[in-house]
Amino acid sequence: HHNRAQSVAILGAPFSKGQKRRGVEHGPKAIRDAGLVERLSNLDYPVHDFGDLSFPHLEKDEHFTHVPFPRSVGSANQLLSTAVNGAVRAGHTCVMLGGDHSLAIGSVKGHSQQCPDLCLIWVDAHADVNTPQTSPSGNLHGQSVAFLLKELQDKMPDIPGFSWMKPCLSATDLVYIGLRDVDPGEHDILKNLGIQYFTMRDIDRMGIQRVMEVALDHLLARKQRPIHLSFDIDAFDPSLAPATGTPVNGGLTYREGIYIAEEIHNTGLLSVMDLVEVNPVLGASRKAVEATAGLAVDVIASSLGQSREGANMAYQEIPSPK
Ligand code: Z70
Ligand code: MN
Ligand code: MN
Ligand code: MN
Repeated sequence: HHNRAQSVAILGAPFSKGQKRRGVEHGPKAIRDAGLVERLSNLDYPVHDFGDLSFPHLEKDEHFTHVPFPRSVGSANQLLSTAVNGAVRAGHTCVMLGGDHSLAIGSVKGHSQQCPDLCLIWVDAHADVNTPQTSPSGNLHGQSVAFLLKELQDKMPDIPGFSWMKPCLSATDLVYIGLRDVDPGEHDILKNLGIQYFTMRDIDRMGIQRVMEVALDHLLARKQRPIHLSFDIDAFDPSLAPATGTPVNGGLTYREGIYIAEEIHNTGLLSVMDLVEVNPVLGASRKAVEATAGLAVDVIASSLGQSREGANMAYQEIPSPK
């Protein structure tokens, strides 16, 4: 593989109003406390931690039909899109720490403003492709992909807070990995738009190596292009990632998750990644929270080049005795 000699920008996005459980806004702190910056400093590029964005608190933000906090989610994502756009423009590989998964709307949108030909790899137990009308919960973190897809625009109502948001992705630019909790309306959308997806059952049948081969071939065979990785920690099995809002049994093993990250690194094309849905308030114990946040650090480090094979010494050869 090749390495783009680049720097890494870390952007914290302490935001939780894309769903109804409090605590996921503390995700960025939990992931930093698990040693993120130190682990990335072992890799071979400079790391800039830009700290946490501060999102405006809106006093009045009434439901849109059954969708809560539409203006808060819209304005937070508009702000995030500007920040990601700026970090990519400055030449960084950008790591966005959530926060809930509604933040992928702004993260992908900001990325696409610099890289219109990007492709999206969505690693998640959930498809997050509900429209407000198909959504059983109303929660916007289950609708992020619907905002991004051009093919769904005639199905999307005008939601307050989102007038700035125009779709930037085609159905063929997207691959899902890890699905196991897909709503009926979402299944219709996946099938109707012909979206490439790999459920946990597909991983059982094909193995993670073949899944990554087919997934990357689908996105990159015709041309090399920047990758946006949107990684929901609930893709992992709840035994590994208990501190998250919607755990679903039968998730990725540690080795499958790390393999996904390593293969994406090995393309040399990772441009922006999201690591979302770590909720330190929902861990049953301090240990459970540290395990979840530590796993997030492992995924980020592997996506950025930490290798189980070990790395060459930077400037030395094998020392000889004098
Ligand atoms: C469900 C919905 C979801 C994450 C839950 C769940 C969506 N499909 N996403 N947890 N990360 O409400 O739309
Ligand atoms: Mn998600
Ligand atoms: Mn999820
Ligand atoms: Mn490398």
